[in-house]
Amino acid sequence: VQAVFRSNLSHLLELMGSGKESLIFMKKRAKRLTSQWVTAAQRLAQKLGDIQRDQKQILVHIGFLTEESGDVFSPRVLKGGPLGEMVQWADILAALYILGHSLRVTVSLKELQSNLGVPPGRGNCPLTMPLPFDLIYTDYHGLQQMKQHMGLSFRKYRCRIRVIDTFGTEPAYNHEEYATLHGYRTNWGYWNLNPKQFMTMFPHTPDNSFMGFVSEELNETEKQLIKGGKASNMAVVYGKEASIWKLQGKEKFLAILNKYMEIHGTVYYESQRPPEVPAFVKNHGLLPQPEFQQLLRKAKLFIGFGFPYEGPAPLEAIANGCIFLQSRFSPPHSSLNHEFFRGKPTSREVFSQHPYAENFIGKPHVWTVDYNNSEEFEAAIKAILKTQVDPYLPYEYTCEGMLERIHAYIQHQDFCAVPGSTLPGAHTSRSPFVLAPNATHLEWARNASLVPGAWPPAHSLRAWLAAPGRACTDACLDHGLICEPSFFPFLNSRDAFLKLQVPCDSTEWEMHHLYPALAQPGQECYLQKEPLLFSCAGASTKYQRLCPCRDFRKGQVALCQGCL
Ligand code: U2F
Repeated sequence: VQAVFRSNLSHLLELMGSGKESLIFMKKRAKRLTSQWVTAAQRLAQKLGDIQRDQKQILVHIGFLTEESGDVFSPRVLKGGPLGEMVQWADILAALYILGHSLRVTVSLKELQSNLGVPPGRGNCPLTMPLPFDLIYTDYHGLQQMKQHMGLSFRKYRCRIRVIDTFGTEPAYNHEEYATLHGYRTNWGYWNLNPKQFMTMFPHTPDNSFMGFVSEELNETEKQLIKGGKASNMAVVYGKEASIWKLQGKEKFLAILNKYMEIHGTVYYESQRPPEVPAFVKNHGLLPQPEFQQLLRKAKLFIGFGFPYEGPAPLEAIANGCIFLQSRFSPPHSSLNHEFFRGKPTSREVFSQHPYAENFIGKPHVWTVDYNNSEEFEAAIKAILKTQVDPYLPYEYTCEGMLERIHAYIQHQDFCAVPGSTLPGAHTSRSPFVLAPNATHLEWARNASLVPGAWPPAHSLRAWLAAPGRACTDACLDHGLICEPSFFPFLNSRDAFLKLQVPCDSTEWEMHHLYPALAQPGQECYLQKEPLLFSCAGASTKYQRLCPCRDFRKGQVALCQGCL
């Protein structure tokens, strides 16, 4: 059956069920964004022309909303709790549905079991049942539930699972044996999935797939209206929980901000104003999403105090013509030094409250400064007051961008294929490179046809030898490219080092998430023994990593130029 773009979401809203505040929030959001989704689908349909798209049978099991996992989020929807995850699930559901796939949605263990065909009450079903779904989107909680209740089918079908994983899972934490041996064991990792099966909220590491969410898009008329209607001295503070107002050291920068601007907040409170919020702040209480958007439309500045990390709100603010001001973290926050990230399966260092805003958007929309430095902070406020910006939304966070990306994943990502059938295995990659004049850069050119059907297409490979201590994620970005882990097998040979004019004194195959790499001194070349450990993330001053990079579409970092 062919997938046909849909043009209304009413059936999806029924599929989503009801009752929980979280579901109500998600349904309102999907309903409100319907016309944006529909317009986006029309544009994408035009762009794709008449390509064939199979309709997939898809199960969406939102594990964190099940009672069985405690469902701590739903009761907090109206009380300032996290909404980022709900924003994302609402958008994933809308996108899959608009793309024309056949959906089932479950938010309880019972519904999950009945959809999987597991007889209720049969805890661990020992049989391998045929799975009626081509794809299952879930999260870590759901993954655990499926493992417990699918019996042997879990092993067989786990390649069809996609795990929505906000902050991402790096390969070193995903590989059970390696994680256990080398201290990368966490509450969440060690599933031995293909790291691309984990789908993140922002493009953290290309080892995972970037799923994202959407922000509302403005047309030209709306943009002009908003620009004209801004209150030039109005600032809105990022964060719905009163706890952010307890942050140490905020008095100083708040006093400066208060000198220049009228400060607004959207902090949840019960009957009296939250005691943590100073009296000079105009607190609106937690607002429904559309009213929050209206507030952003009037504001000049959206300001972060350092928490929450990496949520949707800054993108919404920037899309509504605000400038986003945030604090730089020095030293950076990570699972090694900050409670919030502790136990998360990543060692990514977070250099500001919203690294995506800093690195992918930047000035004039995003200002990242040291809040402990009063002069720097005050100078930023003064400069911002004089800066005019247009509303801006990166393409990858528009409905069309998200549809395009999910379409490409569904069309091309296949983790059930026998390993090595589409990509050359570690030992078989025969000389597919042409040496570029610059000795540290390797370009794939001639033999792209060696791997027909590979995705991303192999001809987009550009290889670099990174400086010591540099991760492949950064090494590729240094060259305006993005690391592409599926190309690692092409670089995992002595031959590849030779082509980079790196003669190896010795070669060794080992399990190590930084390999292939060159160790100094001694010109030792280390090759990767375990394909699951190929990792864009990670660095050590001991090694110069061999990095596979590729180009990407403007505003759509998940897709290479030839990836659609
Ligand atoms: C992030 O979760 P949050 O829910 O704290 O993320 P935010 O960026 O604050 O915003 C989520 C949504 O809340 C909406 C707003 C955003 O789409 O439109 N909202 C609202 O409806 N009413 C208001 O008054 C204010 C905002 C992140 F997404 C999670 O992954 C993290 O777990 C969490 C903690 O770091 O931060």
